[in-house]
Amino acid sequence: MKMTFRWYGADDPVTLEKIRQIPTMSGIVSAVYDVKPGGVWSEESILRIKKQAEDAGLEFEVVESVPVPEDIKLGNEKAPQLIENYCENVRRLGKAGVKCICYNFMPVFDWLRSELEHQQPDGANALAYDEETVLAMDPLKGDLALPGWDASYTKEGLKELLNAYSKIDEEQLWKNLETFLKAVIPVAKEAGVNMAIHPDDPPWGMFGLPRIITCEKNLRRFLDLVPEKNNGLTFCTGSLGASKDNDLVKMAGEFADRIHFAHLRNIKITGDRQFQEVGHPTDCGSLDMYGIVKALVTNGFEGYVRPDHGRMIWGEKGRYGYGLFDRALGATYLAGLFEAVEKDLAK
Ligand code: DNO
Repeated sequence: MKMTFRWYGADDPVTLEKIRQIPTMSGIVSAVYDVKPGGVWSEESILRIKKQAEDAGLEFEVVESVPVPEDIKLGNEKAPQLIENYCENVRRLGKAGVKCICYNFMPVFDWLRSELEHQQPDGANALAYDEETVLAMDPLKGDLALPGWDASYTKEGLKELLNAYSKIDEEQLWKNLETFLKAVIPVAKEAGVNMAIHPDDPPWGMFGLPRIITCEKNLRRFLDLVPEKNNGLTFCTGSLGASKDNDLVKMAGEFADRIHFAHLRNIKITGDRQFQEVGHPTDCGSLDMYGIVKALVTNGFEGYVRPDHGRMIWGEKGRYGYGLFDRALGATYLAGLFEAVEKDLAK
């Protein structure tokens, strides 16, 4: 296991120097942020991140994300060229020493929340999700101003996009994903890169858009589409764990050898399709973090780990979910779990 931390580049208030001081930290998770989805990243930009990281004593082996453009998910006439561009990014990243690429296949919206500063009893605040509130928002009216939301869509552009998706049901989305994987996975294998799809967050469809990377059965189907080890998963416990039907300990055990990247955070389920983000430890929320780590380690997990969304604590202001303090606490907690489980196992 290698402990990593997400870094949003030179503008990130959480500097590399701070990340370096978190015990157990081996490297950063980052991306080229100034190229639109579908574009090819320059080797210069990739190597700049690597150099910045290495100058700070950190590795750069994980990219999150190389975004998949909507045209690929829609499988339209622009898809073949965009898939070729995607493959080129994978080659370039592999050449620069990147070992793992995280991406997702969620139509239009990335992660969604209804509240960015939900107050918690201890004075912290964190992100929260309430389905009723989300569904009462109209994306076309610009109601959504959420963390994963790409604010660059024009109203017209968004309308067209939602319209294009009205013809895409889950089965069609699966087919488009398969086309993408069949092209990208062999290239990634050649480049020494593990591809790690991120589950849909939250793991159910909304606004009439299909979501398929959601549950045990679908993860199995995904892995079987291209049964190569480098066609793998980002095991995001906060995403999958939002559905009570997902047994994360069981899933972590079953998929451990195809999990290349683990986002290990806890959430508290507060109702039907309603949850809050909480501190990482088991007793803060609904997920058995110890059980998940134990299942991963026992079943041969060898990937990268990162703490995920943190709460805002100690007066910190910053990028929602991505402040320094609570994620640093999360990292050391997780490292403690891994140490204990690994040592137990070695006895
Ligand atoms: C949110 C993240 C996601 C994730 C992408 C991966 O905090 O986990 O935005 O990076 O879905 O492509």
